[in-house]
Amino acid sequence: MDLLQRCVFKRIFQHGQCYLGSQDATRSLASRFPSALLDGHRAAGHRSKSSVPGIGERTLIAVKPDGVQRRLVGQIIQRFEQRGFKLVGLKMLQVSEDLLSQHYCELRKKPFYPSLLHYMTSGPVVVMVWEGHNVVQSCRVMVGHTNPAQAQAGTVRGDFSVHVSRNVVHASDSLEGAQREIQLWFQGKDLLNWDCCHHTSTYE
Ligand code: DAT
Ligand code: MG
Repeated sequence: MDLLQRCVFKRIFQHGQCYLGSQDATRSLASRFPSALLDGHRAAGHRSKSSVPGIGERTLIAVKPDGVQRRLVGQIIQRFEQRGFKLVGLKMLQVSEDLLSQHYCELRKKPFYPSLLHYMTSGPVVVMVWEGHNVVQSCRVMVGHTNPAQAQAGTVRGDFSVHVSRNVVHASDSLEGAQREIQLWFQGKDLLNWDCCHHTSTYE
């Protein structure tokens, strides 16, 4: 039983809302708890309902090894947070060539592909899933042109990079691409559905 489960049980018993008397019954509740928690992967937080369509759209953003080495992770996360998108998944990892070859499957025949693989496996990356209305397209605009030389100032690549071989960040380029990439990098249980208390300041 992990800390979260312990806290929840403590609260249940403290508030007298659990009338299970026997140890067996308690054990039975404990054994069912993880799957209950996994249903919908809902985390604690404010609950809010909205009729705005498409606010559950998700995209994959990654800070590439150059961004991590240059300690840009915080600034990059801040941009998406302050825009109003919701972080629903986050992890740091050293990527395997196998995962990268799936991620960049469309680029396998490109001349720069071997150096891209080498660069992307040269150090840790920070991978995130962000959620919100039109998040895929909005994040592409925020990230900027693939080639930093053509990226506008104010975009991540336009502000933090100069060459296409070190362009700091990845962003999914379409809804279908985002779905494929999120499934590749994250397990469903690692993505949290949580309600942000600022929801009504972002959406109607
Ligand atoms: P994006 O990352 O903007 O979606 P992409 O999918 O075409 O761009 O390419 C993936 C990455 O490959 C890109 O972020 C950097 C690298 N790359 C693309 N074109 C390149 C080139 N001509 N030379 C070196 N690296 C390149
Ligand atoms: Mg791409």
